[in-house]
Amino acid sequence: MILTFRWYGNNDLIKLDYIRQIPVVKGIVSALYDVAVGEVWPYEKLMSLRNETKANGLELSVIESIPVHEDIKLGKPSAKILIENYCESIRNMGRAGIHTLCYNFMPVFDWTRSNMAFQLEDGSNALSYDNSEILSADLSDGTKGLPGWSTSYNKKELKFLLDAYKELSPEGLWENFAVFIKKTAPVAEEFGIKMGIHPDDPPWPIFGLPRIMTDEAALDRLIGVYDSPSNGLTLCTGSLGASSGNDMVKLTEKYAGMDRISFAHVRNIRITNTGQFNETAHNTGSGSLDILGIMKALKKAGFSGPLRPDHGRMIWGEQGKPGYGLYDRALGAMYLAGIWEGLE
Ligand SMILES: [Mn+2]
Repeated sequence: MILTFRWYGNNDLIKLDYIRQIPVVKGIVSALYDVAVGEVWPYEKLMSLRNETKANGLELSVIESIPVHEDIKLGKPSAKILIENYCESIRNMGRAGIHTLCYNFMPVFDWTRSNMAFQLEDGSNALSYDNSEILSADLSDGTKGLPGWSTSYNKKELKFLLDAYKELSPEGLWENFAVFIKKTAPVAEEFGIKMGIHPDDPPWPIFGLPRIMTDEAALDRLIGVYDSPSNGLTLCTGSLGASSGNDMVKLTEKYAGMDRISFAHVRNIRITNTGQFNETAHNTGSGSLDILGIMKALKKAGFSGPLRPDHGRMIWGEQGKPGYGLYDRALGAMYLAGIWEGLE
């Protein structure tokens, strides 16, 4: 296992020289933030990103994420050229010596939360989700009414997308996913890259949009579409784990045992009700997930890929990007590395 840390590039408040001071972290998870969705990611830019992390003693382990254009998910005629561009970005990753790619296939919204600063009992803050609040969110002015959502759509654009996906249905989304992965995964294979799809977060439909990467049946189907270690999963414990029907230790055992976990996001959450949860500190005792059991399952399967502490709380007065402060993620990194060392 390679312990990694997400870094949002030079605009990130958390600098690489701080990350390198977390003694267990060896790799960086990052992306290019100045390439328009759908365009090819240039080799030179990937290489200079890698050189920058290396100059700070850290390997660029994972690209998270190359966004998948909505036209690919919707199966529009332009999908053909957009998928070819995606393949070329994968080739450029390989040429630049980067071997893991995290991506997702969630329509329109990516991850969603209702509160970006939910207060925990100890006074720290974390992200939380309440289905009833999300369902009553005001979308009359596009995505403005949603907390923390960075891609903005105005009223007209959002309505167009919501209608298009309604027509598409989950089966249609699966079909478009199959077209995408059957083209991209062979290229990833050729260039020594493992793709790992991020499960839907939360793992159920929102705003009437289809969501397909939600449970064991879906993961089996994912693997069945194109069977290769290059077509794997980003095991995000807090995403899949938000549904109490997903037994995270069992799923980890199963897919790590099949060599289908390309990358792991490890975090804990507390499920407070159906469709309701908040994020917590990483340790098992703080939330609903058996983080120790999950790490044991990865260890037992001989998992050797990148793993990062996922979202952290805001503690000790830190201000910054919700979920992506330094202190609590660093605590999480030490905790996860400590478990791993104990299992050696
Ligand atoms: Mn995640």
